[in-house]
Order: sequence, then structure tokens, then C-alpha cells
Amino acid sequence: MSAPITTINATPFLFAFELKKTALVIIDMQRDFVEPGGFGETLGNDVSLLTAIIPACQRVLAAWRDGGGLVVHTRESHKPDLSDCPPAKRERGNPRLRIGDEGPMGRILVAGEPGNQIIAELAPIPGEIVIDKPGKGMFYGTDLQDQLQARGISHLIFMGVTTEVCVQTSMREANDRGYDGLLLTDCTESYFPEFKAATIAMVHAQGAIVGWTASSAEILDALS
Ligand code: TIU
Repeated sequence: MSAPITTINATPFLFAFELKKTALVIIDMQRDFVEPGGFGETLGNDVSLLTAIIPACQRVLAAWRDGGGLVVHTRESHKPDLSDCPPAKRERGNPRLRIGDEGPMGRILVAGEPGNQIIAELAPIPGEIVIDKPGKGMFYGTDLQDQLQARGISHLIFMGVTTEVCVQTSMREANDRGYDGLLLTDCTESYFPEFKAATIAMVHAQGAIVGWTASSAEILDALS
């Protein structure tokens, strides 16, 4: 018997996947970006915009777990000695606190610090992959490609923050590695609404040049 194929009513056309070959990827839903006092706020952003997507992300995550699908969580995260943080990244601009500095949630963007933890609402459970990534993209400087290949994953469904930075970079890295990727539009957010809209348009333009987009209602419908 052939494996069951699930289809999602997506833009610019149907996104078809086999659950066993697909991972739900949740990009950087860590306190550093979503809560006051973290990296996002030190860059001058209003982090309250990002909390609005949490309920939709929770609904998709629950349905995906019920279906038995693989979940990948990422964190933008540097080693405590900052050996994986290029000086250009730390020194750029004029943030209130730089990567590695002590902030209200511990050292900014450093592994193991309170601010670097994934928010409680979307916390990983045993069996899920957690990737600490030093860059914006989820493949750069990580073993994610090996982990996905070992599990036969060919399709990726993306949620998380921020849309035009770590989510889009990760989708583009995945696209170049041969994965089919779908972005859930109400499960991703930016500090800049116009950048979110532009990213969604860029992803699915030109016949899904980067990938597909759909609302969470479409995947919840497909999984039910
Ligand atoms: N600044 C910004 O929009 N994003 C980041 O620095 N990292 C992620 O997007 N995760």
C-alpha cells in the first residue's frame, strides 16, 4: 500500500506531503525575541507584536504531535565563550546590550541562559529535535541536514520568528538543499508588518520560487 499523502490548500498551488517525511520547524520562538529584555528588544523592536502568533502556533504544534509528525525547534544561540559569534555580528550597530552582555534574562543570545529558552507555551518534549544555531539560517553551523536525512525528511512546514530574518533565511537554505517548504502565515511574525507581507509574497512568487504559504486553518483542516 502506498503511503498516505496529505494536501494543503496553499499558495501558489497545493502543497502535498507524506507525514512521515515531513517535519514541523519552529524557528527561534525563544524568550530573547518574544519577551521584553531580550535580544529583539535591545535592537529597538516592539516585541509585543510577536506574542500574537503563540495561540496559532500552539494549535498547529498540538495537531502535528497528535499526528505523530517530527518537530524541530531552533534557537538563535551562541556558546558562552562567543567563539561561534563573528565579531561583526556582535559589534554591528548601536544596541543597548550586545550579544553576550548581561541582560534582565541573562546573557543576551547565549546558550543555557533564561532568555535563550523556548517559550513555555511551545516548549520541546522528548523526541523532538532542538537545534542551537549561531546564524540566521538553521543549516549554517549545525548538524540539521544530517539529522533530517537520517530520518528521510523531504518536506518542511515553518512557523516562528522573525519572518524576514531567521524564518526566510532558513527557508531559503532548505530550498537550496532540495526540501519543499511551506510557511504558515499566521504562525510567523515580524517586528515590521510590511516585511512580513513582502516575505510571504517573495516566498510563493514565481511558481513557489522559495516555497509555499498557507494559513494555519488549512493545515489544521488537512490534519483533522
Ligand atoms: N532581528 C530579527 O528580526 N531577527 C533575528 O535577529 N533573529 C531571528 O529572526 N530569529
